[in-house]
Amino acid sequence: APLIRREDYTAPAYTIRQAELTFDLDAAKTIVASKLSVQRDTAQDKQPLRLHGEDLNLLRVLVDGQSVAFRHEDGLLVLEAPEADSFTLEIRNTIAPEKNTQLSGLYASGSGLFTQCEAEGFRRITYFLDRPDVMATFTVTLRADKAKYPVLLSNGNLVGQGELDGGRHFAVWNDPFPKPSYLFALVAADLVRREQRVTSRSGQEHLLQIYVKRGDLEKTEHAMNSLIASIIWDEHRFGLPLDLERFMIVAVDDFNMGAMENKGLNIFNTKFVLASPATATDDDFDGIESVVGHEYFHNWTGNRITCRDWFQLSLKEGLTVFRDQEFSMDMSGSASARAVRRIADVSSLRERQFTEDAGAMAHPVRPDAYQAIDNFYTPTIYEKGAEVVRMMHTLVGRAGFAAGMKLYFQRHDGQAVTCDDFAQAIADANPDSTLAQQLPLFKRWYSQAGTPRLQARGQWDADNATYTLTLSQHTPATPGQSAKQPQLLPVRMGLVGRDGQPVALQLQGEAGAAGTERVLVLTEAEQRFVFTGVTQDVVPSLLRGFSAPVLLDDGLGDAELLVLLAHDADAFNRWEASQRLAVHRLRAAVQGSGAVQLDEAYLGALRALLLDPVLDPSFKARALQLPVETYLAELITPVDPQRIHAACESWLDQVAACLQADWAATFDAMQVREGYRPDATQSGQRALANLALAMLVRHAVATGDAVWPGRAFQRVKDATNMTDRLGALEALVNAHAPLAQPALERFLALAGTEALVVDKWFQVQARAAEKDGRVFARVRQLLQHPQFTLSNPNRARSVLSSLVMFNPAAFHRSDAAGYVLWADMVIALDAANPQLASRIARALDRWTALAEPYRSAAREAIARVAASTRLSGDVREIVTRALD
Ligand code: DPP
Ligand code: ZN
Repeated sequence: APLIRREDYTAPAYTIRQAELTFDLDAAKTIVASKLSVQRDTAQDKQPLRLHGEDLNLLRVLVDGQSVAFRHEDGLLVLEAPEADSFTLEIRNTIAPEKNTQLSGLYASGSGLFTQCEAEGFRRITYFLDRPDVMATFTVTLRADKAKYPVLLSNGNLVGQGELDGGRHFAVWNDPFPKPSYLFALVAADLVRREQRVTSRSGQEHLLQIYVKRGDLEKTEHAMNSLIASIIWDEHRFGLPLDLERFMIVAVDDFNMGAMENKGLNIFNTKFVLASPATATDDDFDGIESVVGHEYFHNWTGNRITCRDWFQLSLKEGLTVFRDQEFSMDMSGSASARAVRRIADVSSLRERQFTEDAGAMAHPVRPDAYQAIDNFYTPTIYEKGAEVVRMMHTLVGRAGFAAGMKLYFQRHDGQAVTCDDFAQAIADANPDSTLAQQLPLFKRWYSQAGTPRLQARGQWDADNATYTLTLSQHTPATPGQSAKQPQLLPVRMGLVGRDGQPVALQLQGEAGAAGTERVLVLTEAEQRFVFTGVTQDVVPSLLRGFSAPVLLDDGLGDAELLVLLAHDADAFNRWEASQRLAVHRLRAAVQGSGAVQLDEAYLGALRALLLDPVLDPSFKARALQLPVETYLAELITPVDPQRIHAACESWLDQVAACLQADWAATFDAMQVREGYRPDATQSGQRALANLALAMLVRHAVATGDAVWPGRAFQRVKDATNMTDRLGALEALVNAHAPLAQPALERFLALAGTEALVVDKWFQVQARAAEKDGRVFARVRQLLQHPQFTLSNPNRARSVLSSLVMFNPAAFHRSDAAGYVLWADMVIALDAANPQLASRIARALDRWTALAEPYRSAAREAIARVAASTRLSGDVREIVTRALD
């Protein structure tokens, strides 16, 4: 596939104003008739009309009712420019949904038909100008067998429906909002729905509907509540109302992504719709709230204002992730619960995006080139993009950001725009802000790939009572970008006395009252900040709330980190101190004897944390957990996954043993006695109880004690909610307890036909802590299990992503068997579903950082995939970049 470059962007030579589509729906052969009002851009030279189309069977093309000559060229349908500047183009083609295993375009899932058009799926339905800066109003007629497809949905408002001959029926939908084709959707299926009417602040009534398969209706209450909360939140926080009479969500079993924000007709992976206490964990409930919010918020940030081209993807995705993160924080209640949310978001950023930024696929938030756009739905576009928006929010403040959003909608509603347009609007609404004054510098966040390193060194001068903080930065080279320039880094910070008290922050030469927290803005490679009136030595608490997405080196030792862990006013940095204290010990172990040495001061601090009467259980659970092994691999190089895993296991063994009595007391204290609610309070208690149980089972298995494994087994059988059941199962499986196997059998029997629960059963085993190769061997068996299939993305990921993305110790084997399996699976999956295959393919992005023998073996496996002659463009791009 050719490389597509951002600098080559040109405005479309033709645009489509209106699209009338008629579908005669059938799984084997669907007939698509489209009638398009096309207009030539008369400011440009006359060019042929080039339409996108893929895997289509073309029947006829008419311009203003006359047949015309056409040709196929580079996957495009090319028509010589018609005489008239505006004309009607009619196209008829057929497609075969049941053969569409890519799940892009119109495809069959179960007995229904569904669409996924972002980014370039619409061209797999009919010929079109399938690019986001061509926006049309759509009128869609759906015709189908009524018994098979009783529900017929598309975007917008239902304007007609009725019966046809031969047991068929039809529905006509009209979407009054011009939209790009990637937001088109249709559904034809046998579904049931939950619905609710709500009235927005302005007094307008809206009909909300969630469509699911028969039997799943009781599991839609949380999704509906989340949708209603999202509508209220967006009106309240940003003044953005629901602009549609009807808003629909449809759940589908087979889906490549999490969900899709099609105008008025969101299509969701069932994983982000269906939940009951018996089938979903607290994390699943949270995930539903955040994804329902995310897709709903796209209605303004994505749909009303969309992207000019796909290089601007973060315009809508980074901004919408920022909005869904804020929504989840606002929904979670207390300041402490907000901090835990932030900790979770930052953990995910570091585990997924920092690793991406360090590897072969490193790219800027606004990429410069791609081969397959589907490969750029990445943590960089989404999560780092959200951090860029968050930094703007930090620089202009909450009210300033709201004013910037308002200006953005005033200027660009109904348009397809760029990341520059967004940043300009936020800056223009805040002309006196650092953002406005430093906008070109700030925008390096869009153009520069790689994670900046922030170094900080402090010096207390007792004689002058000053504290000098020197901040410096550099960003390592990334593929294709060797020279990096300084970036604008907002550093939220405080100074903490050795007694734990916050210190007033008065910068030299500055008048006025001093607070105990402020934001320093680093704009150069190195800058010094001198604080006055500092009469005691202090510990710097930098990057509070993770105010910039950087790797911080502040040179703090254990003594200082213990002060921050015990006293920092910023909950995020307290958590961060806990993580760094652990990393110090793990690094020493990996680079030394292999086993960690846990000293009394450290164990005492962990005990104090666990037993602290004030701290939230959810915070404790986070602070008492190790960073995941994929992120540790970024901190401890060269990467030896086996040694990292061994060090983590040794840490866990000792923390389990040394705090055994405290874990037991905690487990009992954390039992929830009221009825199940997936709220922050209860889920925090369950998270800490599950952590305690995992420690207790681990220690019991090590010592041959049967009590705690027995209790965990009992819990797998009797738990009244999935969080407790799954937590107990994980405790047994990760500890390789003898009761793990009967517990797994019981769990699967209880799962019955609940696909999402069966996914968990596979996932628990594929993500289990590796021990003597047993987990890898089990994964091989799971791939042969009658309930395993590669054709359902959730099921395929429950085993394969779990192994290659989330279980480094099981995957990276000295005999290279993990890599051989990876290569086989990538090639097999690619033949059916390139998007899914290319996600799995990315597991070896970081192969150059691996220690031997892993490094050479990984290279060989990548080369084997690259040598395969029938690769999709998606996978080809990933393996080519890996080998570059
Ligand atoms: N459906 C994906 C998302 O919402 C792509 N837009 O992020
Ligand atoms: Zn999105």
